[in-house]
Formats: sequence, C-alpha cells, structure tokens
Amino acid sequence: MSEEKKGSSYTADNIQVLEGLEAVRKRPAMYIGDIGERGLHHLVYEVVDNSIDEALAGFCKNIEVTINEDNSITVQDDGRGIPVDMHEKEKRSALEVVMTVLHAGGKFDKGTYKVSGGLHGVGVSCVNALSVKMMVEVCRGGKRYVQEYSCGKPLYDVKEVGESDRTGTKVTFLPDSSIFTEIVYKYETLARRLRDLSYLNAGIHISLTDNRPDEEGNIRKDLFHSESGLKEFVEFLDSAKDHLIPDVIHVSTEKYGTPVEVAMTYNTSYNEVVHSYVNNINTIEGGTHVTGFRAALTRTLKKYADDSKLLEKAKIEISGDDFREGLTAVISVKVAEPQFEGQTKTKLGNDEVSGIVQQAVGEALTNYLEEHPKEARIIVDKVILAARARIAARKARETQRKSPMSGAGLPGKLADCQDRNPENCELFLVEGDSAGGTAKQGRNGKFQAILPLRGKILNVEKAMQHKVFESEEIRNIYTALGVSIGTPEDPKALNMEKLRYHKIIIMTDADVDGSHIDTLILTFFFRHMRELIERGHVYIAAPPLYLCTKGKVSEYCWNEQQKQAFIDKYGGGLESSVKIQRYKGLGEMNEDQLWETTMDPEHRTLRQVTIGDMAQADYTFSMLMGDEVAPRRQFIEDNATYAVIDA
Ligand code: 28F
Repeated sequence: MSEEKKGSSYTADNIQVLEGLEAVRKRPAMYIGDIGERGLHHLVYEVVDNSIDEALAGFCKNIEVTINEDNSITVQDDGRGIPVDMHEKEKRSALEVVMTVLHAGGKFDKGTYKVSGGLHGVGVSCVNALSVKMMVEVCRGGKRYVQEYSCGKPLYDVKEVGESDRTGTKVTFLPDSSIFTEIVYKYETLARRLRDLSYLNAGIHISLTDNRPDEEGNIRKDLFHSESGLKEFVEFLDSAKDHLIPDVIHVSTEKYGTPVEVAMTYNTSYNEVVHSYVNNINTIEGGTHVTGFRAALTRTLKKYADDSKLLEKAKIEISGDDFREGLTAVISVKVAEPQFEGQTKTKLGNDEVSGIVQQAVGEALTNYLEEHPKEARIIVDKVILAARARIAARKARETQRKSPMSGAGLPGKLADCQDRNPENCELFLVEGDSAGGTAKQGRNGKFQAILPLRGKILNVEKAMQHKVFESEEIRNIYTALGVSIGTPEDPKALNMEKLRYHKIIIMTDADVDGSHIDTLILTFFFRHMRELIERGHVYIAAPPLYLCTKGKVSEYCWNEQQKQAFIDKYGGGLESSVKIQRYKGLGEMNEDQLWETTMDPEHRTLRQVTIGDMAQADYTFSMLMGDEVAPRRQFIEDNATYAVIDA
C-alpha cells in the first residue's frame, strides 16, 4: 500500500481508486497490450482519443501533441475542458474522477461515441497510473484549474490557479521507466496514427511537434487536417499507384443510428488494399463491416455487368475476388456497443453492421456506375481480366502439382537440412550460385538449408498473379518453403500448414544489387505471403561490411561506427595505419568466415522483418516497386543524403 495522502482520511472510494491504479501497475499489459514500444505509444492514443471524442461531440477543433525534450508527452485540445465541479457520488472534483478512476471517462454525451485507441478506451486513468508524473490543466468557465499526480495518485486536490479566456484540456505525462521497457517516443509512429485520425475524423486539426532537437538542432512539426476525410485517405494510399479511374467513390451516411463512411477507388495493380475502422480502431482482422462492404461490391458490380450485357462475351464465371484486384478502400463505422472478436480483438462481430454497410455502399456504388458508364466499363473489364488471370493461376498450380519439380517436388538446387522439425530449421535464400556454394559448405547441415537464387527475381508489384507463380525462381521459393497459395474458399490465402522452415533468412551481398534483391523478395512476401512476415518467420542476414586488421588483431565490422572504433583503438585514430578489407559480396568470404560472421546462431546478427503499419507498408512497396516513377524519384531525392556511396 502507498503512504497516506497528508491530512485526509481514506474513503471506500479512495481505496477503490488505489486498488484500481495498483491493478494497472501490477498488470499493465492487460490494460495497454504490452510494456514495450506499442504500449508506450498507446498511452498517447488514449489521451488523444479523449480529445477526439470532444471533437466528435462538436466542441473541439484543434488538438496539439508535443513530444517534450524529456520524452514526456503533452496533449492539448480546445474543447470545453473536463468538468471540475464536485462529483456528488465520489465527493471529489469530476476532473479528479476522470483522471484517477478506471474507465471513468467513457461516453461523455449520450449522443456521441467513445472512440478508443488500440485497446478500446481503457481511459486516461490508466495512462496516469503508468506515468511517474502527470499534470492536467483545465480552462473552463473563465478559470484555469490544475492537478498533478504521481503514478496516478493525486498530489493535491484540484486547485484554481488563475483566469482564462479560452476553454480546453491539457495533459502532460511522463511514462514510468520502471514499467516500460521502451520510453523513447518515435515521431513517425505517432505521426502515422495522427494522420489516420485526421482522415477518419474530417475537419479536426491535429498537430505533432517534436521538441527533441535533431543533430542539426532542428525540431520537427507536422499538421494533419483533412476536410474530405476518407476520400483524401484513399487518395493518399493510392498516390503512388497508376489510377484505373479518376474518381474516389465516397459515401458518408448514417443508417439506423450507425454512421458509415466508405471511400474506394481502383488502380491498375493486382493488389487489394482495404483498411477498416470501428470507432477509429483499426480493425486489422476485419469483421462484419468488411463483409458487408465486399458483399455490396460483388453484388453491385455483378448486377451492373449482367444488366449492361458486359459479361456475355467474356463467357467466364467471375468470383468475389475478381472485384478486389486493384481495389483501394477505407471503411469507417461508428458503433455504440462494438463487439470485438479475433486473436487481437480487432475483428468486428456486430451482425447488424454488415447489412448497414452493404446497403450504404450498394446505393452509392450503383449511383456511381449509372452516372459513369465509361468508368464502369473500365472496372468491369478489369474484373474480367482478373477472372482470366485467376483461372490461369489455378491451371498453373494444378500443372505444378501434377509435375513436381524433382524428387519429392523440391527444387533441384535446394540443399536441404537433415532435421525434419520446421521449428528447428532455417532456409537461407542466397544471392547467386557462388555464394550459394560457399553457404552450403559453411552451414550446419543439421538445421540449415540453402536455396541459391539466380540473380533478380520477378518484381511482383508489376506482374499479374498467374505470372508470379509461373516464374521459376518464385516457384522454387514457395516450393522449398512447402507453402501453397490458394484454397477453395480463397485463391489468395496462404496455406502454411506444411511450412518446412520457421526461419527464412534472406542473405545477399552488402551492395546495391543485394539490397535490390532483398526488396524484390520482400515485395513477393508482402504481396503474396504476408502471413509469413506477420508470424515473424522472415529475416535478413547481416554479413559484415569490413574486416579490419592491425598486426595480429582482426575484427569484423558491420558498420562505419565499428570500423572507426577499431581504427581509434588499434590505429591511434589513423585509418592509414590499419588494413581494411571492404566486403562487397558474400563471395569474398570463405565458408568459415561466412559461417562465423553471418550464419552461426551463436554470433550472427539477424534482422527480423515486421510490418509496422500496413497502410505505410503498402504505400512504400507501391512507391518503390510500382509503375509510377514520380513518387519513387521524389523518395530518392528526399533520401539521397542517407545513401552510403560505395567508394
Ligand atoms: C488532452 C486530453 O481529455 N479532453 C476532454 C472533455 C470534455 C468533457 C468531458 C473530457 C463528465 C464526467 C465524464 C465537458 N463539458 N483531452 C481531454 N474533454 N471529458 S476529456 O466530460 C467527462 C464526462 O465524466 C465535457 C461537458 N461535457 C463533457
């Protein structure tokens, strides 16, 4: 138990509050998901969501988020200000109740929806409990009030400290470093979520300022604001893609008391990008709002194609998937009592929502197709093309199954390992036969398999699905992995039941070509085997860049800093004195060197591939690998200073 507040007796409520805060501090992950980087950033989203609620209620227009120099966070809004009057039941200021009683925030006004961050509105009191210090300032009724806390416990009663001609709430908090394993905020992570929130809640101005000066002493600031909401969100998502139609089809309506907003368009790629939200929560596992959307898409397009006789000549059966190639869409619904399901509680279960979304999208899409016959024809033609490609891909798979590559259907050039338990096994995808040969000699054949890749693999970002699976290098990869694409229900689903290795390690030269091959392989995995990445099976090997030698002392270095440290230590700071071998390619190492530096689990470094933010990843792959040149050129110009030019 913590020390008594001076001069006050404990009431049942105080004890209840303390027990609540203690519970949060004892099991923080239960309340905010984890105590690492994600949980740290969730703290910000919890506070921001209260400002968003105030904006949805119509009383707040501006939200300012600041990362302070000490890695504390300040969030300020120009809403009404949290009420400070005495809470009749709790015998304390309403402000103190909101800030210290678990789940005390909740619905502010019956008419609005409590949106919530990633973990469904645990409330600002949780953030308070997990912060070594927190301060709240409320301007309301011409006065300014403050209260401060330590680990959620008030240090004094709410006090009036002055006058103010504005209204609003300002919260500053410093996460407890004894609880969080990560306490340094990432600007980009916050920026992505605040950008999404500005699209999801049209009209709100959200600013992000980083007061931690960078190397040049500059501070960063971004303003996020969207008047047309999801329409602009889809334009942003598709900005690196070749548009199939010039319009974003947009509907924002309310059915049976459920606000529904959907924006969608088509591009010339073969990928489907659908982001869905419930009360601003990114429902990455989908749910009834997504099934309703898809049902509307399939029915409306199929009906239009049939009525306009566009399918007669095609003479093929089109399926639901065919309508999704090249589709980019964002679905956002606000549900008063959302039921979340799924592994990460990000799948919407409310059955009634499916019909609501289907009706809203069906009406909007029907109107668009009727009013835009030219674009409708373009969309249906693409659907027919997708259907033909799907049928060709199915034939390619059936052919492949009937004529296995060699022996047990494994690629001839795969040097397999002895262990048959996938959990112990690793597959190295190695650039080139020479490095592949060295890797075969250097590896531990018990649990390490080698698949040499002959140079660049197909850029799947620009290829149709069936072309992807006709490419020999790609077929070698997924055949060696033991995965198959497509199930009777979903031709794009990845079947990983027979995955043969739990670590898939991309090992390429530490040069521009090697990076390009890394990117091509990652594009294939992201577009066609995303679950491999999501389950953490994909890694990138890190061969050393240098071998530094001074007399009898030799050390491998993986970056410039390590090289400089060796020079400082053994060469008196002079590079001339020290012998430096720059490894341009894996082929320059013999099998022992490759083993001890890059393959030996005891000494190697592996970078695990993860998808931080799906929308960002999708945009990045389209921009880097897609047809549109302008966004790629812009990216290269913006990042040229980071490119290490090989001498
Ligand atoms: C920086 C974080 O938390 N802003 C908030 C409000 C406004 C009201 C409110 C919040 C009453 C007792 C439930 C004001 N006037 N920013 C924020 N702005 N909470 S949180 O009310 C809380 C309810 O508990 C508010 C009239 N109605 C509501």
